[in-house]
Amino acid sequence: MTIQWYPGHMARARRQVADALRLVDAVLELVDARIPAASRNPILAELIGQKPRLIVMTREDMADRGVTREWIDYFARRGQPAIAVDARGGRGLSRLGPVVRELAEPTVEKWNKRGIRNRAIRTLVLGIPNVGKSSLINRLAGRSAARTGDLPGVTRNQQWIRTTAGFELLDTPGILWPKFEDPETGLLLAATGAIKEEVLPLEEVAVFLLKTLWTSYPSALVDRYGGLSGTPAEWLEQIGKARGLLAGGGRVNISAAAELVCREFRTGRLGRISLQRPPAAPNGSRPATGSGGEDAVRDQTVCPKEGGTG
Ligand SMILES: Nc1nc2c(ncn2[C@@H]2O[C@H](COP(=O)(O)OP(=O)(O)OP(=O)(O)O)[C@@H](O)[C@H]2O)c(=O)[nH]1
Ligand SMILES: [Mg+2]
Repeated sequence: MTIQWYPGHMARARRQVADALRLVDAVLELVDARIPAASRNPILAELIGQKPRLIVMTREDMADRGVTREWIDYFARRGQPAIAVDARGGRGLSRLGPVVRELAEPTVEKWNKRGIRNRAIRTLVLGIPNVGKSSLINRLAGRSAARTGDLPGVTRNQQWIRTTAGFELLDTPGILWPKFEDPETGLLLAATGAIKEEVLPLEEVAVFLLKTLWTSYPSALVDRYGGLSGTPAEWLEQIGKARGLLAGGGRVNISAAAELVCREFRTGRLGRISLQRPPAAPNGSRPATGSGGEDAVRDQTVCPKEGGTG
């Protein structure tokens, strides 16, 4: 199965990003801490090129802390600075300014030599839809300068926002890429709410989530939904029945059950869950386990310059 789609505004957003890159000194590449590989847009890697870049893992408040640390180490091994933040609540954001300043140091030195002082560091904020770009900007600006919302596609146009800390941030609409080669990428993006629900049936997404929970977080699954038997599709039925989600004739309303599972995951009711783990360090002892492990990373991380300075 290959999911292929390309809404018109995505093509436009891509063109706008290419233009905006010429105006900025640094890039914040936002990824979702729960799915850092699946939420990295391969097109962005190619567009960003050699610009100083910081990977910002958002929703750290919803991800498994240990796994997030593994991801930061993983990116570090590849020479890519990364931090984890709660873009809504603000946790972790105090580290962002100093790191970006350090990354932009060569540029600032050039300005100093030319006698340019106190110029704001222009920073482009990029990432897939709904990852927290506008929320992060609002946090850094200390005010609600950019519109946010719990749906992909809230930001429609680019917008510059100045912060008190000497940054000018450019908010952009989220962009996806035209084709998910790996069907799991589509499921991971749908599970976390990055792609609209029309793209993938919620039932499929819920079954995928239940399977992944069973593999990686069985106690979270059992704590929330009790003992389940049979196949994951049957689990959905059991969950629906237990929650009283019935359709006509006493049958379980499967789509309501699927919606419930997806919603509970997205709102953090299942606890801190990471759906992707990085591959183990070359000398590390931990095997790459869990959904979307090494293969997903191989498929998704396509930037040919990975391993360089980022
Ligand atoms: N828990 C949690 N929620 C977050 C975080 N970042 C963003 N959110 C929430 O996620 C939703 C989307 O946030 P936005 O900032 O609008 O996302 P965006 O990347 O600007 O989205 P588009 O403009 O649609 O591309 C909002 O409901 C935010 O409150 C985070 O780090 N943790
Ligand atoms: Mg936005």
